[in-house]
Parts: sequence; structure tokens; C-alpha cells
Amino acid sequence: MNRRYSMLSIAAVVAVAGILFASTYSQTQMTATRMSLATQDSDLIQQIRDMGGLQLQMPSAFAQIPLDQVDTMASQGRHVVDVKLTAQSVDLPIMGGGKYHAMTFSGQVPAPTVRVTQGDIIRMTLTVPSTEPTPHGNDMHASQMSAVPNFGAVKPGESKTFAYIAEVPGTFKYHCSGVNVAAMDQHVLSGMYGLTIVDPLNGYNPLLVEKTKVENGQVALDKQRVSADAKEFVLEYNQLYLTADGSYDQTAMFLHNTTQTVVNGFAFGYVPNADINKLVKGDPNQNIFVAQPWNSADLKQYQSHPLFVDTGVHYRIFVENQGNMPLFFHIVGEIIDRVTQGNRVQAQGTETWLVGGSQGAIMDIVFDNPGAYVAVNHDYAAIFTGAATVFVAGDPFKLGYGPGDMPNPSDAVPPLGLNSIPQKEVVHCLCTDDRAAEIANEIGG
Ligand SMILES: [Cu+2]
Repeated sequence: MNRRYSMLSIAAVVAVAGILFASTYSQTQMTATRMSLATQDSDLIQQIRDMGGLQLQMPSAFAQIPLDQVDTMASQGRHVVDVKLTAQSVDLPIMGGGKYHAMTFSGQVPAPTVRVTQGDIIRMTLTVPSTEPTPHGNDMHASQMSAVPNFGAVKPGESKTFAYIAEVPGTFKYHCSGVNVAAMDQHVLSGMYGLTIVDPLNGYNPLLVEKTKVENGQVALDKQRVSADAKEFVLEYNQLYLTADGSYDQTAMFLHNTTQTVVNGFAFGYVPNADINKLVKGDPNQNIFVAQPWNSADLKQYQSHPLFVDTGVHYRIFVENQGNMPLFFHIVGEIIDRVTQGNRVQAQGTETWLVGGSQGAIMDIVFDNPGAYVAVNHDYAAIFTGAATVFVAGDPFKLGYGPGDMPNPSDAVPPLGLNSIPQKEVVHCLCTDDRAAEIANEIGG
């Protein structure tokens, strides 16, 4: 095939693609230029060159909404959720003392959890203050739109807005796209990641749990139906790759040589703190769990805190793997009653569920018996570098608290959704003091 013929073939494919797109998408959904097959060859090639190549032949977006149409669509019945994020580079503490150079959305790691219902319009604005040392971007996995130009770099002193319909239910990460992809690894692994929960339009399905009972002297199935309404948690897994001075270490990342494994930004952030040790053991230094990394009084919002759960209650845990190592999600002493991805059940009654990088899943569970249960990444390297989260079910230590009495860390509790049961919260976040004060204000703490 000579070069001229090859170019013509490409031109023909482009032209056909343009016509196909034009017939498939409405005018507002695409900006591709139609091209006629009858165009003179040389003109056609020149046109393609003038347009900058194949890229401009792509529809600008599937489900992307021109910003000037959002209000009209809202008046027609779509619900609009505004997401406003500010890029902020800041030093934050790490387990073991010291700080690392974090990059954040809005002063917290992970970024604020976005919660919408399937069919809602998300209108996202990212602002990069002029004080930022680098541009940033935001790639939202809940969207279905062309990365170019939506996820491109926003320069210091500028902001960018895009809008789309959240068409698919499930959990979806969002993350900084770096400087047009360059340094994206540094920005994400330094803290610029968050979660979007898209609730199914018709709500979640009731949970069916299979038990057994003895009937007339024989073991029989005892199928139990649990309401879709649940208390909820968010657990986002990631890794830190750091040099001794707390800078991002790309060489370590390439080698998968993890410095710490973090859950919602913390290594071992959800283990009993000194106050709880004192309650349980009568001694702040005696721990029911060996790791005790976040206890100093000056750590304020960083102090570790277990997740308190009630027995016999439906819990829905939104799990997202934000990092680049596999997550073998497992709760020691429990069986995961149901795993859902999108709005499709993937497993029922499973011991462990593999969540790959940039993948999420919804874990439904009912804790049957009082006790301590530790959710881990069942990769031993991950467990011992931070991926251990203590659930305390019921009142195993006979301290006298009842169901719902004990508050939970605010960063592990998502905004309320369609089938949420509210729960008490206490300020807990890997965040700036300003952001902690805002969260305290939001939750009335
Ligand atoms: Cu960034």
C-alpha cells in the first residue's frame, strides 16, 4: 500500500466515522465535522491536517452537557449536583511522626465524597489558586466523556467547569490528572483522589442472607431478608511512596516499594486510640490492637479511631482501590454477605474480594456477634504497612453502650443517600485544621 492510498483509507474511515457519529448523536452531543466522501482527495487530506488530525473527529462527549444547557435540563427535571473543588498542596502528618508533602482537593485526603443518584447532572468546578506551584486536573470516572479537553490541566489562578449525567450506578474514583497526565502518579499518590457514589435510581436491593436452623430435628435453610436501608462506610485504599524527607518517590513507585499503605489517607487510622484503650483496658497505653500510631494529643483530628458497628444491622461499605497495588478485601472473622459492582451482584457469601487498581465494589455485611473484626488488604505487605481497620461490633467489652451510641470517624461516613441510616460522627480526617473546623461545623461536632 503506497502512502497516498494509505492516507485515503484513513480519510475514508474518518469520513464514515463522522457520518456515523452524526447520525448516532444529537447535534448538542457532538461537535464532529461531517465530511463528504465526494471531497477531492487532496482537499480531504488538507482538511484533516487543518483540523489537527483524527482527534477532532471524535464526538466531544457522550453524556457531556454544554454548560449553558444545564439550567434548561434542570428545569426539565434533572437534578443538578454542584461539586466545587480547590487544589491545595499542603504538608500532612504520616504514621510514625513527621509530615509528607501532600497534594489535596479541598485540603483533605481523600477528597470530599460526592454522592448523587443515577441520572443526576454533576457540574464540577476545579479551582487552582494562584499560590499553587503546579497545574492540576480532575478525571471523574463516573463520567463518560472525552478526556481531551475536559481533564486537561488547570493552571494556577484559573478554574475549569464541566458537566455530565451520572448514568451508571456504583462507586467511581475521581483523581487529579496531573499536568495533562504528566506527574499524574505523583498527584494521585500524594492525595488527590476521591470517590463518587452514584446510587441506583430505584435504590439498593434488599440483602438476602442465608442461614440455617433446626426444624423437626433436622438442619434446614433459614433465608433472611434484610432491608436495603443500611448504615454506611467509605474505605479508600492507596499507597504512599516517600523519600525520607516526605517527598514523592517515583523510583519506589515503579518498584511497587510501598512506604505505607493507607486507608482513607491514614496508615492504621482506624485502630483504638489511648482514650479507648483506657475505657477497655483501664490503661491508655495498653492496647487491644498492637499498632497505636495516632495517639498524641496534638494530633487532634488525626487521632486513630475504630469503626463502631451494631450487631444485626445492615452495613454497606463502599470500597475503592485508589492505588496501584491489588486490594484483597477481607474482614477477619466475617464473611462478606454480598458484593455489588455497578448495580450487579458479583458474589454472595464470599471470604475475600479482589479489587484491582482504580476499581471499586460495594460490600454488604451484617455483623452477627459482638467482637473486634479487622478489615484488611489480605496482602501481608499491605496489612503490616497500614491496611488494617478495626470494626468493634456490639459491646464486646461490656462498657454499657447501646446500639448507635458510639460515634464513627467522619471521614469513613459518606454523605447520606437513598437508603442510608444516619449515624453519629466525630471529626476525623487527614486534613488541614481549617478543613477539620469546616467538617466539625457540617456535622455539628
Ligand atoms: Cu494535581
